[in-house]
Amino acid sequence: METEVRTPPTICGMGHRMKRKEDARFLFGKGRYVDDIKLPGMLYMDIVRSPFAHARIKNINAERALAMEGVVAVITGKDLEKYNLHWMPTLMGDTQMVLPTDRVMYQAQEVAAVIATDRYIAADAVEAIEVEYEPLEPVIDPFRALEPDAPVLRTDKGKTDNHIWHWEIGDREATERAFQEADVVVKQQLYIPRIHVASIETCGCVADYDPVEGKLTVYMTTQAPHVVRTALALVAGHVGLSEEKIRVIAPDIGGGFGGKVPIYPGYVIAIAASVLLGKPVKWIEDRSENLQADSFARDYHITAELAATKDGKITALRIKTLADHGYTDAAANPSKFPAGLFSICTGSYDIKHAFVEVDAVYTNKPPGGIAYRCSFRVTEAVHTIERLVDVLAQKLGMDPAELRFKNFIQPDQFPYKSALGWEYDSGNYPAALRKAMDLIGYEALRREQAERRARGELMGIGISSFTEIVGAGPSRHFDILGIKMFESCELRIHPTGKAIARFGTKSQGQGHETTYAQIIAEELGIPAEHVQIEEGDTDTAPYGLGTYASRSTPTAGAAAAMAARKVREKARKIAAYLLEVSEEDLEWEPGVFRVKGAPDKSVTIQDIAMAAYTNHPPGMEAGLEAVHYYDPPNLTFPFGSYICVVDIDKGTGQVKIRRFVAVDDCGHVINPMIVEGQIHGGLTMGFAPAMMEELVYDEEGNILSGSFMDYLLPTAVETPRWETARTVTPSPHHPLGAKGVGESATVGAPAAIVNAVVDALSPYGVTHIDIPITPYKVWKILHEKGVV
Ligand code: MCN
Ligand code: CUM
Repeated sequence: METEVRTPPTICGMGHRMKRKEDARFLFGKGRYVDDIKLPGMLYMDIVRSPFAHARIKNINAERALAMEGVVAVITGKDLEKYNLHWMPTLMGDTQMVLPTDRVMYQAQEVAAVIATDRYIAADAVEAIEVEYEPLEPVIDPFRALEPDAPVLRTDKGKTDNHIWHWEIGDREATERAFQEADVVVKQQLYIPRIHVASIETCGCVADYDPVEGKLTVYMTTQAPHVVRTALALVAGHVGLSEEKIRVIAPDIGGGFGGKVPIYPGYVIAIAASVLLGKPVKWIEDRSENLQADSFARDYHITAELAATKDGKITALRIKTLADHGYTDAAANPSKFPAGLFSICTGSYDIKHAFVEVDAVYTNKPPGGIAYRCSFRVTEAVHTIERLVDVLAQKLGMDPAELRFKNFIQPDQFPYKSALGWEYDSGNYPAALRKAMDLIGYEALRREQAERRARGELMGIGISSFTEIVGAGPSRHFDILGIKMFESCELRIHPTGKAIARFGTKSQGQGHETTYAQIIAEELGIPAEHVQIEEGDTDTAPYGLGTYASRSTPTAGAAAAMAARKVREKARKIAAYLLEVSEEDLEWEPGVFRVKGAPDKSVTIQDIAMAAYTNHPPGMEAGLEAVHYYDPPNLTFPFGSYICVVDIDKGTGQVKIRRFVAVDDCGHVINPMIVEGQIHGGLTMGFAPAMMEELVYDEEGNILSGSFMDYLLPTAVETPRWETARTVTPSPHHPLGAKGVGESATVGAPAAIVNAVVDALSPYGVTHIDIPITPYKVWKILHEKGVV
């Protein structure tokens, strides 16, 4: 099934490969990013950061810095303490320092801020500030953090250990029993390392407080402007910043990937500085600050087990995880889900019994956890189950494709209730895997592999058949700090039949200005090029929770369709009035109401728009607009099957991806070109952590990969050539049958790559390799296992 294209190219509704409306300004260098904003009298902020992972601050001497020409102020934790702004709440109900008053908790943590008339003076002044530290014993290893004699990090909270929370879900006893009764049990430990989004644009803001109006405008790199406004009002209401006095504007954003969801101390310090000084203050991170201090992703230490019958029917799944959260729990999850949506870990398989435990600990590392195209920790879940299925296949001597077919949830089982409580909306897993196998020529590749193995060559084939979970969410389960996770659209049709629609989401490169316009074009027949889309300004947009977790299409996309349908209902009444027939006598086709049986009697949506302001029916309100707040009845469950083929060089341990086929299913597609772009980008962001990226710390907590010299990112040279295809299984509950897609590929790709590498090395007894699979790691295995 494909998405039906119902509108002509002149209207460009769903299914059209419309070129991105936003690209003209980006290609002409006319994008407007935070750093492009320059206000009269603007000051610049730079930040002093800690060289230690754990230390007591004995003294901060700013005298030399303050004596420098152009330095306006130095702000420390003690200054903020006077206003009770030295700590702020995190989205997970923990607390985070804005600036420290006594201790620093990770290397590169903010210690003080300098405000100066020029960015370079601010940077020089940072060097001139003398901070006296007394180093304390750091806690870097999360397992060490749980030992009784480990230093306790959060004494400020009255804690006596470093344990943050325990979370569990599933039926422990039933799962235990299934394991006892199983013919076969496999167990695997996995470490999913810390990584960083490293988007092209770093984080930053311009805080502009107007002391006369008492109004604060903050231009900032945020994926969730309204949430920021409410959070600011809640923490700074006592100093006069009430919500109507705060305007948050997210201008163009150069990549977010989850790294621009949290509220970082830098934003808050810049805001405090602007309020104190009555001048605009700009703060833009440099690359190393971004890499070393901003929200990380992953860092899950996982022990996972599968139970199965001897012919390969999986009967139970058990997972125990230790989550390293850094010094505070600042993960940006929906509040009720401390481990995000990790409980999607039963994946695409019909597993009767499952039990999952996650324990979170504090360490002397930066906070974060939810970033990097993760769909709230679905990457960790998918990696675990897709690896585990291969470990089981290897133990049983079964083909991993055959084992998957045997255990897939079948198309007729949807809506499917998983053992851990999710209701999967729709899916056809066998079809997606079969399509990927046909595209890559799976059976022939297996024959080739046998021949190569006989010659001692290392070739591997890896599969990942993942299930995603996106679209948070039904407000009965999903909220952030109590604010329900709905999404909104405010749609207004102008007299000449053109439109503007505003949203509480915020594109960071996903192309919302194009795809939302296409949705409205689909529903109203107004050409997409005449539908202007606005996001990211809290003064004008209706309330929304923002763009992350691939939720914009499932929530805001649905709100756009529903608002457009409300407009169409009113348009129908106006059309009936203009054509002098009853509403029931009208037929709709994109952009036109026709009288049934008299097709030459018709009015266009443009005629109707004009009439709404010039000649509307008596008794009806003038105008043509609608607002819709959409509360989804369920999440959407996109899925896909990926197959990767690798060849390994025995001399160097280098893994070469020969082919990678990705079959994705995100239900109905709004813009196929944008979806393909999302998948290409997502695959590259799956390849990167699988092969290259890792944030590494030494025992002292020094970050060893704090610049692009050591934190490896793939360029076009290293990136494989992606081959993409699609199946279409509509979501039954979404008004357009669409599911989210932005993170699918990042969620699904790493397991396919690791499975391929392990498959290549399986004849030598290799069952698992932790990511990133570097040439050195493979080279060591080749030597340890006597392959060379
Ligand atoms: N789309 C579509 N048809 C569908 C589903 C989606 O045409 N059935 C289109 C959408 O209309 C939208 C795009 O694909 O233009 C992504 O939609 P969706 O899956 O709803 O995801 P969001 O818009 O909510 O984007 C968030 C997602 C996340 S969480 C991360 S992380 C990520 C990603 O998007 N960050 C990105 N892709 C990114 N792409 C860019 N360029 N930059 C980022 O920071
Ligand atoms: Cu988890 S990265 Mo995206 O949800 O913004």
